[in-house]
Amino acid sequence: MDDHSYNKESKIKKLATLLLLALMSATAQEAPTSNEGIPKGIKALEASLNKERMTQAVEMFKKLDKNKDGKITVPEVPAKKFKNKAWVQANLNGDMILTWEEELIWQYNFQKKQEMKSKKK
Ligand SMILES: [Ca+2]
Ligand SMILES: [Ca+2]
Repeated sequence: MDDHSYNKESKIKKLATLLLLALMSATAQEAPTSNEGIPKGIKALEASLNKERMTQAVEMFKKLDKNKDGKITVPEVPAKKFKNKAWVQANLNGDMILTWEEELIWQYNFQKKQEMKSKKK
């Protein structure tokens, strides 16, 4: 007579497993750094950066993106630059290309860290 409640329980278990799997695949799709709350898309990112960070990003691309295609690639900077800690962090997909979007995300994270620091003080 406990069949019914047993079924119910296994259904709940199944649901819980599915939910867990869904959560896990959702996290797996995220970039390795904690990208929580990062604005989606270049426009939103640009809008969320303060002047200082935006200027830095623009200056960097002005200097390094020699063919102005919105990407910094190896002929434009030495390959070893991509081993630089900050570059490894910025280059989210681990290829040898630093895109404008990746730069903006890095600046965004940097800005957030600064904000958190200044709040602690
Ligand atoms: Ca380029
Ligand atoms: Ca990249």
